[in-house]
Amino acid sequence: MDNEQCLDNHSNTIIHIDVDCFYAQVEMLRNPDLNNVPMGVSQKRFVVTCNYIARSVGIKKMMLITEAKEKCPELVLINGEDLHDYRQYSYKITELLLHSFNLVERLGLDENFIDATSEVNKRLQVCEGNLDPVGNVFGDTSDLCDCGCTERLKMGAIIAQELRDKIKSELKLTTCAGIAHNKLLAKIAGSRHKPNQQTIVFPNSAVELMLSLPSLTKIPGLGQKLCKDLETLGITNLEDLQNCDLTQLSNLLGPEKARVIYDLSFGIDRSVVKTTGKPQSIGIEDSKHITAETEVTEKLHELLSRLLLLVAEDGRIPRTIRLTVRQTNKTSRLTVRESRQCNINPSLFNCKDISQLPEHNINKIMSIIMRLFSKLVDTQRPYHLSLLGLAFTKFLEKPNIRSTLTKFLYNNMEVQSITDIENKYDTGKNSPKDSSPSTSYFDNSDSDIEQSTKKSKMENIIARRRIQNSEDCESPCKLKVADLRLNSIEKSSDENQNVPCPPNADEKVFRELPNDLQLELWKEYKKSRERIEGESLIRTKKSKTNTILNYLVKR
Ligand code: DGT
Ligand code: MG
Repeated sequence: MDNEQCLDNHSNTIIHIDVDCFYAQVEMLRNPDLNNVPMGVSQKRFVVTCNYIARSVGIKKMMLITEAKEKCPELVLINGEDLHDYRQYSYKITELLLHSFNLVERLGLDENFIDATSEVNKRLQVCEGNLDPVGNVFGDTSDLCDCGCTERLKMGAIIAQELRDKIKSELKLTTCAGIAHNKLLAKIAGSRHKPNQQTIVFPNSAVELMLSLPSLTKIPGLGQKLCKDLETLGITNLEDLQNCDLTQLSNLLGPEKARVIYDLSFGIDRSVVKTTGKPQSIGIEDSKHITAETEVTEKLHELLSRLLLLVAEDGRIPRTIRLTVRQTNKTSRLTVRESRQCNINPSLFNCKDISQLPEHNINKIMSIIMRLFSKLVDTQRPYHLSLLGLAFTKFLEKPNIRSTLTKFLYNNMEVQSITDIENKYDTGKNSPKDSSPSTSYFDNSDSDIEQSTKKSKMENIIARRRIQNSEDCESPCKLKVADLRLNSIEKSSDENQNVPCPPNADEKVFRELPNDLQLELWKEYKKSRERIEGESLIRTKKSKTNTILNYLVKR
C-alpha cells in the first residue's frame, strides 16, 4: 500500500460540487410552500429524488412511488418528467463556476469538478501562516503528508466554500463539496456529509475513504456490468480488488483498464478535469411499451417536439439524427437496444426559432425518422418495443462574428469538407431491413437526407447560401448578408438590378446567387479586368489567384 501511495501525485487540488436533492430544490424554488413538507419528484413509477425532510422519514432516491407513499402518506409528489428547468439550472451552475475557473467538468446535471490547482498555488504564494480547514475533514489528521498537499487542500476548501456561497447567493441552491488531490476522492469525500456541507480528504486517508464504500459499485466508474465481470475472478468487495492478482485482472480487462481499476481501489486516480464543451449530442428517450405503428409515430412526434425545444435552447444546428429503439424478441425473450442515424439537411432548421419549425419541416424530419425506424424494426411482423429515443448530433455552430464575403465563402468550404468526411447515409451498424414504408410520413424525397455525392465547390456555396440565407431568420448568414450590404458600394436600390455574369463564371450557378453576392462577384471581376488591362500579365495572374472568382470558374 505504501508503494501504491508513493506512485500517487498530490500536486493537484480538485473540488467536486454536487447540488443537494437537485430536482427537489428546483421544485421548492418554484413553489416555496414545498419547503417545509416532505416532497419528492416523480418520473414514471419512481421517486427520483426527494427533499431532506422526506429523506429523514426514510424516503430514498429511486424508490417506487407505492413504497414511498406507504412510508410517508403525506409525501407531496411533483412530476419531474420535463427536465427543462433542471437543465437550465444545471447550465447556470456550470456557467457560474466557469466565471472563476477555466477547468470545469460537468458530470450529469448537478455535479461539477473544478481543477483549482493554479488558483490554490497562486493564493498560497501570498498567504501567511497555517490555514484552518473549512468544513469537515475525513479521517485521521495525525499523520499528514508533508509534500505541501495539506495546505493546498485547506486552501482548496476555502475556495470550495466561496464557490458554494456564490451558488447559494446567485442561484439559491445549496450544495455539497469534496476537496481532494484527485477527482475520485473529491467526489466520494463530498458525499460524506450532506446536505449543504463540504469535506476535505487528505491523501493519508485515501484508502480509508475507499474502504468505507459499502460496495464495489459505489466506486465511481465501476458499473454493474464491470462488477459482474470482476465476480468471475472472485472479486466481490474492495479488499478483494486491492489484493487481487493484477495479471489475472489484466487478462480479464486488458492491462490499461486493469491498472486503472486496481489503482482506484487505493484511491489513486490520474484522470484530469476536462472542460466540458457543449454536448456532442442532444437526445431524449421514453421507455414505454409500444406494439403498434400509430403509437410509434405519435410517440416519436412527441419526442421530436420536445427535442426541438432543447435544440432551440442550445442554439446550434444539428446535422445528424439518431433513432434508438429497444425491442424484445417474444420468443427468445432477448432485449436488444439498437440505434441508426443519418445525416439531415440543415436547411430543415432554417427558421428563426427551431422550436417553432413549420409543420412541413416537422413532417419531413418525421419521415426521415420513420425511415430509420423501418430499418431498425421489421414492421411487417409483430414487434414489442420498450424504449424509443431520438437524438441530434454533429452540430454546426452558428458563428456570431461579422464576416467578410471571402470569409463567408471560406467557411462554407470548410463545412463542406467536414460534410464529405461524415456524410455516410445510415451509419447504423446493422444492414437495412426491407420493410416497406407504411405511414403517411413517407412522402419525402431524399433531398432532406444529405447525400454523399461530392458537389462542386460552387454548388456547395449555393447550397449553404440557400440554407442560411433566409430573410426572416436570425441566422449567422443574416449577419453575413448584412455585412455584404454594408460593404457594397452600390446603393440598396441597385440590389434588384440584373447583375451581369462574369464571363469566366458558370451563368446558371451565378444566377442562383442572391443579388448582393452577384454584385460583389461582378465587382471582383471588374476589378480584376482593370488590373489585367493596366498591369503586366504576370502581376495580373498573381492577383487572379487570390480572387473569390476562382470559386466560380467553370469546370
Ligand atoms: P443528493 O445529491 O443526494 O442530495 O440528491 P440529488 O437529488 O441531487 O441526487 P443526485 O445528485 O444523485 O442526482 C441529481 C438529480 O438527478 C436528482 O435530483 C434526480 C436525478 N436522478 C438521480 N438519480 C436518478 C436515476 O437513477 N434516474 C433518474 N431518472 N433520475 C435520477
Ligand atoms: Mg445531487
